[in-house]
Amino acid sequence: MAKNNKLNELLKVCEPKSSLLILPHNHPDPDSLASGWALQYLLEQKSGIASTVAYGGILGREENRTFKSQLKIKAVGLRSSHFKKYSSVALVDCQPRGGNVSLPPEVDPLIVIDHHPRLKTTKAPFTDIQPDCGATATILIEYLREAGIAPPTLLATALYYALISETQHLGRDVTDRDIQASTFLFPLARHRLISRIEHPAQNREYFQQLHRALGQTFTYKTFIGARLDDVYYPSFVAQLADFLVSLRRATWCFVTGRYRDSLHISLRTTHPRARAGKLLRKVIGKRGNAGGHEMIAGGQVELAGMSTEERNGLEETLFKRIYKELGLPEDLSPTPLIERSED
Ligand SMILES: [Mn+2]
Repeated sequence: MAKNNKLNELLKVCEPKSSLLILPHNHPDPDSLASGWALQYLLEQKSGIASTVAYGGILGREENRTFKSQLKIKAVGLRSSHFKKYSSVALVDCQPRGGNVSLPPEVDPLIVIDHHPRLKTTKAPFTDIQPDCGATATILIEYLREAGIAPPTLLATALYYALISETQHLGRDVTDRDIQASTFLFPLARHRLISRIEHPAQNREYFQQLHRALGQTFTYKTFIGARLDDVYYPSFVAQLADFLVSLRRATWCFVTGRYRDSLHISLRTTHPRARAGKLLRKVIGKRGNAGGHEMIAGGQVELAGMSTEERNGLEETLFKRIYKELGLPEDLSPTPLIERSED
């Protein structure tokens, strides 16, 4: 475990504070929820600080909903009144102005803990940004260990699930620190609950959406992509990208989908050192926000105020730009993944 004098710095910066609002990113995934809970637990144990974990957006995929209910995670939906009620704000698994967190522009966070590459604009009294960690949970697990705190069973299970879901069971964008963190948690976590979270009961809409999405999927050589229209929860875009890149011989996957007034974008690759995050930032440019790691990246573009033609044009541009970056012809003719039957 890396020697961590960041812990003292964190506790010091919190010392005079009485209450804290902890924000995971919008439409939170297990890594951001577990990290928020771990920070809450750490500060409560070490400094007696009361905090609330609150998220913008929705918990979409069934795994994440089951994760929250089975592990009794107390995170609540974010309201603007939260910012009046709490004296300071902490961001986990995201950064201010990253485009994926509902932080009002006039609020400066006290704490930022993240494993995405540092944004130039990220400033706070305490920051711990470690892009070499496969999950933000790893950073929090190291704090807990450093503080001599054994996480209670459900928190340990949440952190363990965060690690394995974020890294596809320690196979993607993972380092020794993530493996050490998971080894520490393994005997503390309840694996029966993990299995239940990984295999939740899916509702009918999920299968209908999957069916529609596969009909919108196409391939060109080792590229696989999908241009979805409206998705019924935004993290479906990332979920589908993970699924599609498993096509035999596929090396790159790019998926776009709309939720309310945002376009959600996911990029996946099978190359372990491909810098997907950097690539996606280049593709999206100033149109929106993106972040990621070597093999996975995600981004959003705001669509509010754009006409249907402009929205379509934007998506076409993004696909052309990714083709160009990958050395593919911009006007390639793709093959549908699934041939449509006559009926
Ligand atoms: Mn994360």
